[in-house]
Amino acid sequence: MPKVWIFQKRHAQWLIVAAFALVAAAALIRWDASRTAGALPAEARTIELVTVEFKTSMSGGKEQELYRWDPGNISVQKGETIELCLNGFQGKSHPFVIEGLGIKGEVKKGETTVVRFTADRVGTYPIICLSHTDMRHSGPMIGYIVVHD
Ligand SMILES: [Cu+2]
Repeated sequence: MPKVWIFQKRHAQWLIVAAFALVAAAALIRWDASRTAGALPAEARTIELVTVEFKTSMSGGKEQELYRWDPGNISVQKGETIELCLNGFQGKSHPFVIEGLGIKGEVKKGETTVVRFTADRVGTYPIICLSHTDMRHSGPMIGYIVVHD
């Protein structure tokens, strides 16, 4: 009878060890799975922009044109990966920089320039056309990427 009791105690100890091992393995698998999911490239949200032109006759008959990014403001969540498609609709060429994100490029009429970025910091990042900088140069052609929490 005592022999059987000892056997059962041992058996119970092994059960406890096995249960611990099972919990540890499950935790490890869960941790590993979450790491794998986090390591995958984030899905990007696509945002479309177009270049537009406004024309008017000033007093005295002088034609004045003005270029803009449309939409002019983009709202982005911090940490979000964005695929920004800049579509050249009006205006022959718009060389641009996105200040603070280290992005530069050019948008040509009838073509789409795609830039991809992950906004890691809260702030406002201007998209500046280098050709249409102010009123004298048919601008200012500036859009804003606003990154919020
Ligand atoms: Cu421009």
